[in-house]
Amino acid sequence: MKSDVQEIGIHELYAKDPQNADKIVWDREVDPITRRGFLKKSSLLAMVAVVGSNIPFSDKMPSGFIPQAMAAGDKKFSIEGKEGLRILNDRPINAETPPHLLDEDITSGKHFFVRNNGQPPEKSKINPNKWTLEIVADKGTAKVETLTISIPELKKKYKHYTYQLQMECGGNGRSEFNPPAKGNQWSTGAIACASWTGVRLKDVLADIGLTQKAIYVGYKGADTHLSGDPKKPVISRGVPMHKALEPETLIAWSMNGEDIPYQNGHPLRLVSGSWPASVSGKWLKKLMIRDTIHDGKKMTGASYRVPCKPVAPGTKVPKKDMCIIESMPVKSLITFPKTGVSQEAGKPFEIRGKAWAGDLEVVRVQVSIDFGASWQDTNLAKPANKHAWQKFTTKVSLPIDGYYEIWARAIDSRGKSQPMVLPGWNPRGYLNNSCHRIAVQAV
Ligand SMILES: Nc1nc2c(c(=O)[nH]1)N[C@H]1C(S)=C(S)[C@@H](COP(=O)(O)O)O[C@H]1N2
Ligand SMILES: [Mo]
Repeated sequence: MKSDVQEIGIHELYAKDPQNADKIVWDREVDPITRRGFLKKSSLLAMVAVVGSNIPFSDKMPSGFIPQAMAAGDKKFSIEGKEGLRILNDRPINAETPPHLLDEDITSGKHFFVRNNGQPPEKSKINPNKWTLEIVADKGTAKVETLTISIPELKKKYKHYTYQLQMECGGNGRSEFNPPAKGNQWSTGAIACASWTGVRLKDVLADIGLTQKAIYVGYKGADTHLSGDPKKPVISRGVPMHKALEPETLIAWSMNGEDIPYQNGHPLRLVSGSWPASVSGKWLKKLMIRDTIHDGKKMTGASYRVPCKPVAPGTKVPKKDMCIIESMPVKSLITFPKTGVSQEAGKPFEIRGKAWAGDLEVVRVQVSIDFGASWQDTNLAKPANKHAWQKFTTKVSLPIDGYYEIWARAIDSRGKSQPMVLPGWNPRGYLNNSCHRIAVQAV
């Protein structure tokens, strides 16, 4: 059974074995001194995240010193503006949402997972009224080859749309792969569905007059490489033109009727629901109209690619046989009850959850209380709009006292079902859509 820890105490965090050793600062050597609570100087950013504000005199701080706010035993490591997330890394910040916190109809800002590849732009320097978006087109892909537009201009010039759009990291579920895959060891919580408001990317693109040569749109954000080197790219992914031109693909400034949370891309974000969330560029500064498949950072090599044909676990796959992930597969999550609860035997209780199927729709969600021997249908709601997740509810009753697992499986409009066990192994551990299960004790 997975542990149900929501927040990791700072001391446990030190002792944790690094999954991403090359990126974690303090996990490299866990010596008795670090256990007693000393940090390396380079973790200043982590300290700032913990104490929730700037540290004005940080330059005066002795190397390896821990602020009182962190040293206090009961203070948990947390991210400003977030609540109850399980933190995987502090630098860059990566944190996932426990399933029971995804029980809300739409994910609130404080529960929205965080996946940063670099260092977000400095918060105090973000001014939404002055923020500009630059559009640069490869030669011959558009009539207007460069355009710069501010957020106030975007808001004034184009019609506003609001959609519920689900976003799942391509590596969600990676922790279960065997042989293990390098990267953030997400369990089930790199998924969210919020209500986004902005303008349609297609309306903006219409103004620059695309030609037949325009086949891809890439993005660039204002975040910087962890090394501090401004020339080093962080991430620059994109989508093919047919996805860019979908009505639901937004350049958004608002989430759930408020400013987008800082860690999730304030003040401007590209939102392309249902595809790996890595195509939804945060702190959006630039869009590139490409005459070729976008070749920015993390578009090439093995990033966000899976073998074009299934391979045996552990296989070394040549680059040319790796294909870019597009729509994410069908998946579901049980969001109520919380794993580990007790229920009275013989008494029906409610099960709730969410299901999604990438560019398709979920047509059926079933649950099992007997390890998949039998399944019962649930009530499945229609999505609020394309790319929104769908709510399911049902009641189950556990016949006699004992240990049970509740499993859920969703089926998409093409008849594809979630697998019970880990699906196609791939070198980077993407697209794990195996069934979610929770433990329930009947008493
Ligand atoms: N500018 C920028 N955009 C980005 C990223 C990033 O590091 N920088 N991470 C991407 C990845 S890999 C994911 S999974 C999602 C995570 O979005 P969230 O942090 O709002 O949950 O943002 C994507 N967009
Ligand atoms: Mo991601």
